[in-house]
Amino acid sequence: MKFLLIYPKWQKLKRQTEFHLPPHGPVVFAAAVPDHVEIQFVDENLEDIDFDAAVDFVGISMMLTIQAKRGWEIADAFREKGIKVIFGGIATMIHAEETMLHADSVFLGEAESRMEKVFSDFDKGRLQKVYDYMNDQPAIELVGTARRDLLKKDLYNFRGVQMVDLVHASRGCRFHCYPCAVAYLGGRKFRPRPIDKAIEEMAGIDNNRLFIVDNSLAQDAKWEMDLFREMIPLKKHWCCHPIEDKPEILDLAAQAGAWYVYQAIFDTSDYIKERIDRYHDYGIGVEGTILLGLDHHTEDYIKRLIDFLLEINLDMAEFTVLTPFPHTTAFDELKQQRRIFSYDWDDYSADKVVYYPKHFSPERLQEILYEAWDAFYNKESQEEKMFKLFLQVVKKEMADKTFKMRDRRLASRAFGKENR
Ligand code: B12
Ligand code: SF4
Repeated sequence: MKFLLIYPKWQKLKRQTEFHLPPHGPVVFAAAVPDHVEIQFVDENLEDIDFDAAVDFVGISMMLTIQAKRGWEIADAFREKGIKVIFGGIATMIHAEETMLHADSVFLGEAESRMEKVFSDFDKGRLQKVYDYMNDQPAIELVGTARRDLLKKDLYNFRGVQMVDLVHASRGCRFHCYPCAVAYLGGRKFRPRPIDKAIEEMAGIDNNRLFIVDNSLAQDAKWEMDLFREMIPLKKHWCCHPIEDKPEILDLAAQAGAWYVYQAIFDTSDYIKERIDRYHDYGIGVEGTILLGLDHHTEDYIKRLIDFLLEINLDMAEFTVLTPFPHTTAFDELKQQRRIFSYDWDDYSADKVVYYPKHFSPERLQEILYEAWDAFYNKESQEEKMFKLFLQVVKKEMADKTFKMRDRRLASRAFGKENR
């Protein structure tokens, strides 16, 4: 049986240098699909979809709200030809009811151990309209090694330099932050994978540079330290979401190859400054993620925040505006206050204002967002900062002798630094 799995394209952040990471959800899903199914994967961000392809069944994997409308359009086109379409992935769970209008079947939840039934139902002509496993997560031990063989590796590079490969060592999160949908998706439970399975998967990836996409590694100190200890011999270099802020953990993370973290910078406190300093003390870079437009944000506050980001020597920064994604506290509150003025999901890119901020107009917040990008990258451009961060990994690779000379030449060309 031929199954075409599609990852719909979306508009990237306008001010960010464009790059494309290999998708993760679709290849992890593919690992749960029975062996007799022949999967062909298309990442529409980088390839065209062949709407005339001879396929039996189409799957659409959506991670972000901003993929939803395009996902529905693709499904409509295949269904017009009589080909059945199933949806899955995070944005399918977040937009389940709307997605049903464009689907033969909607799968809600995690795929492991559920796909035999779905594909057998399809074979028997009994595909269900909804498979709802949102509150019935499979055992975490069942997560298999992602089918990275389905990815066309050559597509994922930044001007010739190979991108990181994605992997996850846990699912879920104990917390419930204001703008985040993870509590809805994972039920506020932290579910670590067995360390040996995560390590085996990492070891098998033919790339020294990884992105560990777990929501936050800072969930269980013992597990985190055990994981880092086991990672040391792999000699991988990796970025991730936050790591717990304790010297003994940061030390192990550094030994395990931590390259840089994405860290939310939500105020100008000493706590944040010291946290960034500590990452740096252990040779770990920091890309700050900064959300603008919260109710306590005035223009003065945002100016101070940007000065602060420059003072604390963030390696990179990514600015977005508060976006009330469905199934978040932000959505519930702003909707209840009648402050959301666009429900066009194509606007939910995280760099377009879709609600009335408290202290300025939506138009002014939009300008402030661009001013923030400009101010932060005024003295050193994004590409210069990216190059510096790249050099950090090169240094680490030189130290543990995993560095490939070809990468240095490609990177110099990619970042326009041939003469330095
Ligand atoms: C990794 C990640 C990223 C990576 C993505 C890298 C990549 N190429 O995949 C990066 C860092 C790039 C990223 C960026 C952003 N992200 Co993000 N990200 C995540 C994160 C932490 C994990 C996603 C993941 O890989 N999960 C693991 C995989 C295995 O799980 P999965 O996708 O659910 O797949 C399983 C099932 O869904 C199912 N399945 C999947 N596909 C299919 C298909 C079919 C047919 C079937 C049947 C089943 C099925 O099978 C899989 C195995 O069980 C999630 C949070 C979360 N925990 O989900 C947020 C999340 C998806 N991101 C979110 C956000 C907000 C963003 C940003 C907007 C943030 C920002 N400040 O800029 C940006 C996007 C900006 C833009 N416009 O481009 C939101 C989504 C909000 C929304 N409704 O759109 C989430 C939910 C976090 C949150 N804060 O709420 N993100
Ligand atoms: S923002 Fe991060 S820490 Fe907060 S609930 Fe979401 S995943 Fe967890």
